[in-house]
This record gives sequence, structure tokens and C-alpha cells, in this order.
Amino acid sequence: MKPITRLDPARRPDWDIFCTVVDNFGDIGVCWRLARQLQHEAGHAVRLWVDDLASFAALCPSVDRTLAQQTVQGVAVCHWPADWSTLEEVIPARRVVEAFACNLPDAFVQAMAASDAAPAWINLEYLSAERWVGDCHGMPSPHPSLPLRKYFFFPGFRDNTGGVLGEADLSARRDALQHDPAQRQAAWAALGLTPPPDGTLCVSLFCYGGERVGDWLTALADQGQPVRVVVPEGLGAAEAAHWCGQWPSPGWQGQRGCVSVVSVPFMAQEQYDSLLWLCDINLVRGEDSFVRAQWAALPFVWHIYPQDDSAHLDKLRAFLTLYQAELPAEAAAALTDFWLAWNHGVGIEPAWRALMAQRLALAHHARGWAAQLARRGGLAANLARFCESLL
Ligand code: TRH
Repeated sequence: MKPITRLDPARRPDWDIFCTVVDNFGDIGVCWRLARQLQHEAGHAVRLWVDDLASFAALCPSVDRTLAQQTVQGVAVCHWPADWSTLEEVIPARRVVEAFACNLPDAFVQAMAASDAAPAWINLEYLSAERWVGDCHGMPSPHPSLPLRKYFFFPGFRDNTGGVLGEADLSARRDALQHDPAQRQAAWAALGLTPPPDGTLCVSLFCYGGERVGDWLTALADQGQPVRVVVPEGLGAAEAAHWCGQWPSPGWQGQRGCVSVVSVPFMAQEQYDSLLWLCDINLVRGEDSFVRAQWAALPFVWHIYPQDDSAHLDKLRAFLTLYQAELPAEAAAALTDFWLAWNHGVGIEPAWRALMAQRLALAHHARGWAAQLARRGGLAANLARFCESLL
């Protein structure tokens, strides 16, 4: 890769966002959404530093993984090199976001301290519905030796948190697609598919794989209703191919009983949104697709990112408690049972049947939840406001 030889110092951006890709796509998925929103909605100049352009290109195909510096959809995208000293002087922006405690380069932190006015330095944390998040949101942490403070910014679902990412026009775009047959047809066509026949249950599948996928597909087959499962390439697709007796080569399709499984390439974030909006139920994972499924205003199932100490189960329960506060008891019980079955990988078939029996109640509730998210305001605007208060 050609190194960055010169960053124009006259064009100091409004934001520097730093992202390391730990594994999977959630870290860059969140940072990319945030960068675009700050640029498109607030008109701010954003510089996004990413250590792994290949993962980035998977969800944003216009990224050229060979370029150390490029502009993508108005955002300055820079490769974050392993050796920061290979860069010429980088003048920090007035707002600096360190995503998910990714540790800024020492020289950059020194440059922040040497700025005329200390930049607003934010550690953007992972999303959680747990109560303690509200107590820690916005807390400062002084640097041990430099005149700098880093502030913890916690996404969340309660009013005392930073909220979740969501574009200002998201609900309108979603509603337009969901209610307009022509748009739906075009969105299916973009996936290389025709609209499903009436009476077909459409489900998208994005998960961390495992035997749960086969068990769940068997439960679907037992339902007797025609089902279309759309699965982007990855762990879930490999398991689904196995269940269908197929080799997971690109573009494979399989049919077993009334279940048709269609694999699609891993797609751009915008197109993945369309898929979520087209389906009746979405199986999602991690952090960002979990949020996007909520914005889809449809029933969804969360495969949470597993943590060694099972801390993820506390997170899962905390979200369920909040999400189900106004859900009728029977539907809440069915949802909890299936989410736990899905995450533990046991008891999937009976839990799926119970979940399906509550589909209408869940669909109604999902609509109300999305409307509530929209009323609360998005994370990008909350973060911008928080930084203004520090500058
Ligand atoms: O990829 P993930 O498992 O990411 C996870 C989580 O973020 C987790 O919290 C983090 O600790 C771990 O990574 C390191 O799931 P997530 O968060 O849903 O991110 C997937 C991103 O990929 C999201 O932005 C949606 C996007 N996506 C596409 O753009 N196209 C696709 O085809 C699919 C399936 C997803």
C-alpha cells in the first residue's frame, strides 16, 4: 500500500474517528455509520482511521483497500498504519473519537495535548441496555500525565445514555420501501430474486453459525408454511448449506420441504438494510445489525456476540427486560424463550413454534419500539452536542 505522504494541514477536519477491526464487522460497521452521519447530516468534515480496509470494503464496496488515503461518500478515509511514525505530522481534529477503546497512537495523543485547545476526546463504548451504563455515560477520565481528559460515551436505550445510531430519514425510507410494492420488487431484484409468492414467510439470517442453524431450519420445515430464508455469505450460510445438502459455493440455493434457502453475497450496508425491511422476521447478531433490525420495525432475534465470562447473557437479559416492558406476557415469554434457545443452541424447535404463535403481537410491538427509538433522537446528534459542550 502506498503510504500517506502528506495530510493537508490546512484542512484540519472537524472529527477524527479511530477504528480497529477486532474481528467481524461490527466495529467498522458502527464507525462508518457514525462518520457518514456526521458528514451528511451535520455537514462536518470527518476523517476516519481504519486499520483493516479489507473488512471495511466488505460492507462498503467503494472502499479501495489499496489506498492509504481516499474520500468515500464525503468522508476522508485513512489507513491507520501499524507504525504511526511513517506518517507526516497529523494535526488532530477538534473532536476525536476512539471507538471501543482502540488506543490512539501515542504521537497522536501528544499532538492532541499540544493543540491550542484540547480536543474533545471521546471513547465510544459498546452498546448495552444494562442500567449501570447510564451512570458511566459522559464520565471523564483524566490522562495520567498530559493535560487531557477522555470522556466515556455510552450508546444505550435509556434517556441517560447516548442513544443508538439512526439516520434522520431512516424511518421515512423504511416506510417507503415497506409500503410500496414497486420499491419492494426493485429491492428483491437487486438481491437477484423475485418477490416471494403470497403467503411465504421471509426471514433473513445473520448469526455466528453452529448447530442451531440446522435445528432452526428443521423447525421451519415442520411449520408447513412456505418459507424463504435469505442468508448472506458467512458462518450462518455455511451451516444452512450443510442442512440443504449443498456446498456453500457463491450463490448456492437449496430447497428442503417447504423451506427455500437462498445465499446472497455479503452486501453493502444500505442493501442489508433493504433486506431487513423486506423480510417478516430478521435473525441478527452483534451490535450494529441488532440495532438495524430494531429500526426495521419487525420482529427479530438477537444472536449476541459471545463473551468468555458469559457477560453477554446479562446484556441479553437487560435488553429483553427493557424491550418487553410493554409487551403482553405470553409474547414476552415466547420471545425470551426463543432468544435464550437461539443463544444457547438448545430447545430451538418448541421455542420457535411458540414464537411463531406470537408473531402478530411481536410485529405490533416492534413497530412501536422503532417509533420510540425515532422519538429519542440519534447517537450522532447526541455525540455532536456532547462534544460541543466540552469545547
Ligand atoms: O459482525 P458482527 O458480529 O460484529 C461484532 C459486534 O459488533 C460485537 O459487538 C463486537 O464486539 C464484535 O463484532 C467484534 O455483527 P454486527 O455488529 O451486526 O456487524 C455487522 C455489520 O455488517 C453491520 O454494520 C451490518 C453489516 N452487514 C453488511 O453491511 N452487509 C451484510 O451483508 C451483512 C450480513 C452485514
